[in-house]
Amino acid sequence: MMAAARSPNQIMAMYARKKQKLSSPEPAAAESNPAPVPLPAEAKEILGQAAETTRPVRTYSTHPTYPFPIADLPITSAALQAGLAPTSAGKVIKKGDLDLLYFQPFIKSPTANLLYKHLLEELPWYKVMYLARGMTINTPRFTTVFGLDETAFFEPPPNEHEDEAKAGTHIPVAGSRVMSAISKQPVPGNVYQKPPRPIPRCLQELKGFVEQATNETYNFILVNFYADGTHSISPHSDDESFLGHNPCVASLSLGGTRDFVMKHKTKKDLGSEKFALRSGDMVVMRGTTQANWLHSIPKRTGKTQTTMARINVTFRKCINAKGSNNYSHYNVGSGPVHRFVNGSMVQSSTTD
Ligand SMILES: O=C(O)CCC(=O)C(=O)O
Repeated sequence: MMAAARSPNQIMAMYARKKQKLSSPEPAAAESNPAPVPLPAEAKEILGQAAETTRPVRTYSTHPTYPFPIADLPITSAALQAGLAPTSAGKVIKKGDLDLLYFQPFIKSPTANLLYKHLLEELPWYKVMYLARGMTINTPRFTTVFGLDETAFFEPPPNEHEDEAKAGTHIPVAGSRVMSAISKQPVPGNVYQKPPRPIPRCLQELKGFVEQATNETYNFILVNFYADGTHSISPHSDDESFLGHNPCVASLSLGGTRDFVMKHKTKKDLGSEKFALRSGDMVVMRGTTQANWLHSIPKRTGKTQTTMARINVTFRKCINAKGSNNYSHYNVGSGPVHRFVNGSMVQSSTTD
């Protein structure tokens, strides 16, 4: 069912209410009195590189559509870049109409660990339920999504000096209105079923490096969290019309190793391809891959198998509002937000 469109003022009021219910773990005082905070242990591991690797003050990306402020990375962009693996080219794997670029790894392990922990603890997560062919489907993993298709853009963020107290640590990533790329006017309220969410800075920084390495641009980031071996994604291809012809999808793994299995849609004789994706690895699916191959992360529930939790970050380019709606429907949905706190996923009482 289509959700009623909300005005920016309604969104702002909702945001204020949500902030009270599921607030950032930082004390409120930090907003008005920015001060250096202790680094996570993983950040210290990469400190050997340069003194300026860490940010002096903990800052947050904010937007009215976020259920809570999303912490920026504790390390600088330069430190993130230094954490990328030195072999930047990636290995080309071609088999008929399969066309992959495999970075093994794309990010070195201490930085990959830092990113894993950061994204797990700072992003809002959803366990989406939806109806398909009369059945209720429970998505067997946590998901979250950010981005906006290329028919629109977010208006620039409000003037930071309007609220000097917040400007120091809580910095908007965008204005609240979504504008048409053609008319440069606000997009009518019925175009997007849920207000699109701009990409927070912690993922924007990563996107920049993925774009450089893959020579592509992306406007959507979809993130999956597989808590254990019961979590999975069934065989599918990202060949939706809203991704355009022969889309490029870059898929970064963080955390535990999981098998990524690919099968041809029609040619059984080609067999399957299995890649044990480790933390920091990135598989880029290009060209005719999505049109011809299915990919999946199968369940791993055998008694002898110990499956560590894993995050997957996919970078995509979406060409129309149908895609933005599809992504928010299947990856945010209309259920409660979850947050990973003190080692476990906690469900909030709010519905965004
Ligand atoms: O977790 C993965 O590596 C695959 C994710 C995926 O296929 C998707 O999000 O469409």
